Amino acid sequence: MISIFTVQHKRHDPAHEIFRGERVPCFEAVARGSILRDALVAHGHELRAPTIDAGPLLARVHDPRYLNFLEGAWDEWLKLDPANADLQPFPSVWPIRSLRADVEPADFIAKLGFFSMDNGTPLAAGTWPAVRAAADAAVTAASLVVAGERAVFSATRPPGHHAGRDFMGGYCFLNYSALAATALLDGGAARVAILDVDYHHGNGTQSLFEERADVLTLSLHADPRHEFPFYLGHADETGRGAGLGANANFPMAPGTDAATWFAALDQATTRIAAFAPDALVVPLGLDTYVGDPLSSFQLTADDFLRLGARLQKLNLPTVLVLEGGYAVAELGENAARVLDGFAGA
Ligand code: SP5
Ligand code: ZN
Repeated sequence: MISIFTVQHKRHDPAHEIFRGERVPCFEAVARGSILRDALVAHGHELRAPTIDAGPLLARVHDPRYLNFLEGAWDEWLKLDPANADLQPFPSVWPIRSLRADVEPADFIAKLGFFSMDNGTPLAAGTWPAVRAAADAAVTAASLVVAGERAVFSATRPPGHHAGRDFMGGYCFLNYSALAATALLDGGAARVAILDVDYHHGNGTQSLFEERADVLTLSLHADPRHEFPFYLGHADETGRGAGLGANANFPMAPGTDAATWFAALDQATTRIAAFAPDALVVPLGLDTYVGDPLSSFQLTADDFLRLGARLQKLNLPTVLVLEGGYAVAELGENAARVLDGFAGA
């Protein structure tokens, strides 16, 4: 399978994130990118650089005000104090219920909270060029599928599925799957399904499409009562307005085993078949792996082969987009197995 990869991912290299109030090394680390690249090459998958500029699509998925903030955020941080070059900004205040989320503040840290859902999404000097290149990768993958490729993998980092129209969160800044789905619709698909298999609910993707009838969003994930993103991803969220009936969530208990997970996948694929889409986007998180340090599901390396085969059987033009997966040493192998399962099915 063709995979779109760019070394630009290395420019997003924050030194730490916050865990239990302390600074710890980032789970979403640069090493994820190189290990993934090496595994894809070792498994014989073709790597290509992005060739399409996602620029014109960005403002159709994200709020221009948010894009503007994100693009200039590091410079703004340095303008406060040049010594900030060696420090990372984190938000500390958010416009929660009863506060105003319509007036953009002038203060930098207040703006960071205004455009964030958590304090778990570290911003670094090269975040913007890295996420822009990753957006190009996802849109390039979609354009190859529009041009007739059966399936293409956008093998990029940092991830994207928690990012919403005007906020970052959960290590994510731009929603690549939403960009890919938009590119597929532009390329002639009348309906697109997005099947999110990351351990965490794809809150950004759900919220971006919840009012649309032409994009079916589905997510298999740990029950948000217990796991990030906590405030979205319940089974009773079925879409809104024109999009009513075009969202499906499959929350599962912490510790869920492969048999239960694949039974939920069967339900999701049945929904996709009934929707009869023209194309499929798969936000591919590998953090369902039994060895993942952030997660509690029990999928094994062989289960990723099975997943690839199940995805292939949907018989749809397919864009896969890397999301989470923090068992770094095994990430490349697990992702490659999904592609191998797809190719071998
Ligand atoms: C794309 C993606 O997978 N984002 C995940 C963001 C999760 N952020 C919350 C991390 C909470 C860390 N909890 C550590 C538990 C260690 N046992
Ligand atoms: Zn995840």
